[in-house]
Amino acid sequence: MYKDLREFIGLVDSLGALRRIAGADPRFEIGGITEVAAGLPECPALLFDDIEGHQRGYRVFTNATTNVQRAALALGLDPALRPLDALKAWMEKRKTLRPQPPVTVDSAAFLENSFRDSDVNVARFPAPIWHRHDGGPFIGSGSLVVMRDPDTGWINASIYRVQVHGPNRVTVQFDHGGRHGAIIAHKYWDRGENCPVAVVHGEDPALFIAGFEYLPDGRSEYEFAGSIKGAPIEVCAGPLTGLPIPAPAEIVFEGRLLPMSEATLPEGPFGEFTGYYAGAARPGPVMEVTAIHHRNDPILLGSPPMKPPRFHFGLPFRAATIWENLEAGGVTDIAGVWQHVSQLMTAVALRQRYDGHAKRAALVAAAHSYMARIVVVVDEDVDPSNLADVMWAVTTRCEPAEGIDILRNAWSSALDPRIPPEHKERGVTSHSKAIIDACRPFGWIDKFPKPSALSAEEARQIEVKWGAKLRE
Ligand SMILES: Cc1cc2nc3c(=O)[nH]c(=O)nc-3n(C[C@H](O)[C@H](O)[C@H](O)COP(=O)(O)O)c2cc1C
Ligand SMILES: [Mn+2]
Repeated sequence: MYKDLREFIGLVDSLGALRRIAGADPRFEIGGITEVAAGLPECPALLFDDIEGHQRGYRVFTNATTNVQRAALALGLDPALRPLDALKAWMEKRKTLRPQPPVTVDSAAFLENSFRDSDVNVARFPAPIWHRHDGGPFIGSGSLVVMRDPDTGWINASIYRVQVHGPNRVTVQFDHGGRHGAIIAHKYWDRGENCPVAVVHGEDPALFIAGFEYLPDGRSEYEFAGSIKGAPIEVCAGPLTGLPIPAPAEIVFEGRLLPMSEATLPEGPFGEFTGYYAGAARPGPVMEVTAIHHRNDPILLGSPPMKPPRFHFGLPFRAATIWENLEAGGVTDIAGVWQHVSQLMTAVALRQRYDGHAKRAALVAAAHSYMARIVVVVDEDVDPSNLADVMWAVTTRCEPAEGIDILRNAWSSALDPRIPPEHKERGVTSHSKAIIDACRPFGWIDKFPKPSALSAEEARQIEVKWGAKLRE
């Protein structure tokens, strides 16, 4: 397993999936190239160097885990696995993960260069303006924000975007008050104190994944990342805050998050994963950066939100959680769960055992589908990771007048572009979800026309015997 981001980039290179780009402009061009590359069939990872206006060696790495192959690689799984098999392998691995608490070390690569107080200048690093109408450069698009709960000492380390406002001023964005970072910050602020914080850029990809995971409060993202890797994450105390910081991190900001009653700065807008700008700039909490540390020739891990289907992760991690919830709730015979359109649509495949089985699965999946307006259930012969296959089932097995239900006031978000502004102003951020039952009707399943195409297994056998001939 890779040791840090640099070793991961080396592995990506050895798979032939890395492109090196020199001379790009951090204003719109790095973001633009990243978006175009993410739309290519092989979706290469990109390492930008010789960035316009910046010293050689100050690099940006993007599209780290945007396809199945590299998402599997980051999880320590076989990168050759096919999409649904890779997600199944992750499901299996999740079941056997053993907690790996972080270990503290005395020295850290990120301490190779340090700056304090008036020497702090965030502009030393090439923070891109990712999309045309962004409110400014975002240095944190895939960076970890680390805080300590003042009551319990629990360390939270998850991904929140970080916008640059000045040499020692950045903002951190919490989507809603339930984010662990927001809960912890408010504990300090309610006591009239600043909240010590560290922002970790260029972290290990396992930490990038852990920072996206919905872990219960009190659970450590460091511990989860360690269990993915099968070895503890090494952390070193930040000289200023004492916060534990992953030792091989590329760039580290230390400082304090000021109470919002004292200071705010206009945060955003920022292109979102829906493919839209959710709204105008809003007041965001300010981090005063009082120390910067970085490795020699540092690498910023950049992960801008992009128009679907491009997404930070080539494997739908939230689908794995939905799958777990289905199984935990006793819904048997799940053949697969996937998400399309960057989480905005959920597909569940199952082998129907009884009437109502498919709808039961759909309701559980819908309950856990953040922002997804469409939840589809298909039979086990349909690959839920294949959108064309799913739509084939929808158009041939679902009678709309019978098979579509609408759920109202369900879980969405203020980022949802289709919720009217006047509703959002009233705090309404829910939407309706369509449940599409695209399974063969259980009552006459035996009479349903037989599919004419090869089964997956028959196709595989043809591939083994004749595939090379077809590719000559
Ligand atoms: C690339 C990326 C960017 C994200 N940006 C934000 C963000 O700006 N604000 C936010 O609240 N959540 C953001 N998220 C989602 C959170 O990281 C995610 O929901 C996580 O589980 C929150 O952790 P927490 O439970 O410790 O608060 C982002 C996720 C990714 C992968
Ligand atoms: Mn957390």
